Amino acid sequence: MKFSILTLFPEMFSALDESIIGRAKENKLIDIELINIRDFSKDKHKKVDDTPYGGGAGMVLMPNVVYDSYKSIKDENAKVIYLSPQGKVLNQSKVKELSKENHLILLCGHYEGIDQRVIDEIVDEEISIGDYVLTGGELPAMVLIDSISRYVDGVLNKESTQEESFSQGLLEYPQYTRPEIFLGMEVPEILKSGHHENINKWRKEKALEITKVKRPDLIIKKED
Ligand code: 4GM
Repeated sequence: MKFSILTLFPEMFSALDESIIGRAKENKLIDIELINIRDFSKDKHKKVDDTPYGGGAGMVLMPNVVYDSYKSIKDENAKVIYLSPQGKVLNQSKVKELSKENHLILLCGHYEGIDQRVIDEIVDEEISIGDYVLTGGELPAMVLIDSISRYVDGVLNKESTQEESFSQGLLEYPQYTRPEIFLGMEVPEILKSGHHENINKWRKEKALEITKVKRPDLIIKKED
């Protein structure tokens, strides 16, 4: 899976050098290409924005620099995603669907906004990571990369992938590790029994119970 990021702040994406995504990059399971929109400014001062037509506060990213940064990517088949609060709200089934693509181009806008004409010209899909406003599209782009990369073969270990299908659509069952007693609270007896069938049954019941209490909206009908 390849991700090409169009951004004014490529340094922010160093967060993806850590942990599981960092290892996926090292192992060439995913490729993250950072393209600095500012490099496509024709201006000697590297200017990328200008005042809005019609007046108002703030600045607007100029269409030509965004377009030229997009045109530097030579792949007709890549899907272009614009991260914005106006997009369709991301969920796990959308993440799964996007993980089937070969190449995604992620356009990161700013509080100032991007000239609508270049959005209309290049964007295939507008996605929001939730109903709140951020200062830029960079964090949403990283959320997309992280959630999608988990579905790329080899990124997670086999056990984690199996665990996920075990409790699909439900919240996680509770986990415990040593010590056996912490602040007077004991580890549930069944988890120490070594009886894997009973442990699985208990975990499924707990996952269902927790989902019913915390996120009843996630339950369509899953009693079995
Ligand atoms: C307005 C238009 C995405 C603001 C485009 C981006 C929240 C989300 C921005 C933009 C953002 C979100 C930047 N804030 N909920 N701010 O996914 O890129």
